Amino acid sequence: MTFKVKNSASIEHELVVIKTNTPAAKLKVKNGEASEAGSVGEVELGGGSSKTLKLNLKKGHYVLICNVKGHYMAGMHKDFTVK
Ligand SMILES: [Cu+2]
Repeated sequence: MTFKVKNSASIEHELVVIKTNTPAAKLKVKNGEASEAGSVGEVELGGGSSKTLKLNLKKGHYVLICNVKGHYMAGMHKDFTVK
């Protein structure tokens, strides 16, 4: 599976792919960052940059988040399922 990730903002963001049964909005948070337990890959993007992230993902539920401090809490998370 290939994620084509584009950061169209001017500040840094990232994409972390986490395999977990926990819903995207329910990850544990500590000091402004979500738990990355189950992380299978990530990519960090400076403002305006694009990158490709290739991962071999098994079937199941995943959570996609940006875990720059405070960003998860601001709503940068998404449920994702591989069928
Ligand atoms: Cu972000």
